[in-house]
Amino acid sequence: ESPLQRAAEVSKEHPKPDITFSYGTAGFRMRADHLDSVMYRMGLLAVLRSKAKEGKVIGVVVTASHNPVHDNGVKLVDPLGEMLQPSWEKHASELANAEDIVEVLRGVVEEHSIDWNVPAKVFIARDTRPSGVEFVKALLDGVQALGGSGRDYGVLSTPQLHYMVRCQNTEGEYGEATEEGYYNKISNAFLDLRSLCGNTGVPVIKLDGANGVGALKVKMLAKQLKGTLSLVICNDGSSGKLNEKCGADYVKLYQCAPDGMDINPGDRCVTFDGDADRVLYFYYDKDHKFHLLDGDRIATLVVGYLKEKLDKTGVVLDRGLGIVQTAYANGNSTSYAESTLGVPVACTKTGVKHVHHKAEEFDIGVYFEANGHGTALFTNDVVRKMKAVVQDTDTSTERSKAAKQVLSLIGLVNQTVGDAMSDMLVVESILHEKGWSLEDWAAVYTDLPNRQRKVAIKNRNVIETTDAERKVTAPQGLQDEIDKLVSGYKNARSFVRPSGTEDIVRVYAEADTREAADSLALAVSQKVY
Ligand code: NG1
Ligand code: ZN
Repeated sequence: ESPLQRAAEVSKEHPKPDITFSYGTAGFRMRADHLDSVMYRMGLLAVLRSKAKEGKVIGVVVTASHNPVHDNGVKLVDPLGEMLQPSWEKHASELANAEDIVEVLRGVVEEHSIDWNVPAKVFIARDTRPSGVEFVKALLDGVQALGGSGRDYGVLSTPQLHYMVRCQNTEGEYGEATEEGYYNKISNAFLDLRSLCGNTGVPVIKLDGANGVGALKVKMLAKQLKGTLSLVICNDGSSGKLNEKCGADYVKLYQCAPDGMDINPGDRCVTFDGDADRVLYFYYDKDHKFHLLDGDRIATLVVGYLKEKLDKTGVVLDRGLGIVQTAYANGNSTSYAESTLGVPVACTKTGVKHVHHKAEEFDIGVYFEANGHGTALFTNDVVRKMKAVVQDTDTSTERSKAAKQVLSLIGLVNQTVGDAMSDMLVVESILHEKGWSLEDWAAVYTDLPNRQRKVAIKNRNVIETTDAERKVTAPQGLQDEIDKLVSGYKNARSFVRPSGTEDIVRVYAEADTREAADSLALAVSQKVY
């Protein structure tokens, strides 16, 4: 029996429902009830991908991130911990929809000249959704059917699994491919930054864990922080439902605090999303007004810090330091980065694969989506130059210290993908060194009031966009209508685009006042149908 025949045989245990699947911005994502066959088939595809990559480990994450608990999803992770290469997304969709999987599998094998003798390895993890348990079994069925070997990590945050894949494929250079290795790596880097900084004080953080995996994992991380941070973990899954009225997506969308937290004015609050790859900060001021410190603000904080340190080291980088944003970035964050920090800002389509790719063009590329998903990428050149400074400079100098701080920060960052736990520690390191409260941080620039709306229409894909999704090209006339509406407001901007993860169209508007942003978003929504 050939591997392909065996795959077809086992496939009968994972019948495909009468649904059209599509590998979107973050893999397949929908109601969990429909996903069993997709899981099995992604197990198969992961094996082929691993073989096509000379036996490198491929990752599979079972998660629907910030979506409700009855949803689930699956995405593949490429060898360096990055998102699956777009040309393989097509294979994923074809395989998920195939009536005859042998034909599609054979096509992939031929197209990539896959050698059956190359051993395949697949790392699998899931979030806390109950449906994930069976899905991991279906995935392993797929992996085994094609003769691959699967390693089940159980419950992990999405960025933890990305980290495992990278560690394994770089032979430990990036860290150890275990959960303990992950906590060791980032807690050691954080403690190094704490000792280099020398400031005292133990900030108290109130953390919204979205009733998800982040709450569980951050408790394990906290044990290794040696009392440098005090974490009060709310929405830890012990009573509330995953992502229900909590989590980073909820906080960003509704611009309010989550349920399940007891917050006093001035408290330093943090929220993760359901699979802990997004993080946001927020607080109430003394008038009980809610303030959100979003991904754009985290990006500017990180870039401002790195620029200051780079200047101190005197290191010059050929491809420099830059920020990558999407259309959802607040207009004032863009002008702050460009005008005040003097750092170039690039804009790409929504979705990590786009921003991540663009960030790789810089020596230090910091990307954050406004929703709190982001990280910083560093070339080997940066590491090399910083190490040289440390080696050639008197340890007691500011120059040496700055280089060590950059190196520790690089160790703290999860360069594979946005990581709520690691990003939170990055923010905490910078705030601690600056001696800033959240109010101080919020005072750096003022966000333009903005509003996002979701509009459900029959077929969201009739909307086509260009210019990093900031302009509509179809249906005809829609862009003119948006322009006309926008011209009636001050400092205003608005755009619409079909979501890549939900069956809706997203409308975004910003303007000089809260009322104006709300009314513009509503008016534009009414033009979408
Ligand atoms: P879609 O549904 O395509 O807008 C959302 C987020 C993205 C990204 C993906 C993946 C917004 C507006 N969009 O994509 O930034 O995080 O989910 O999770 O927040
Ligand atoms: Zn997420």
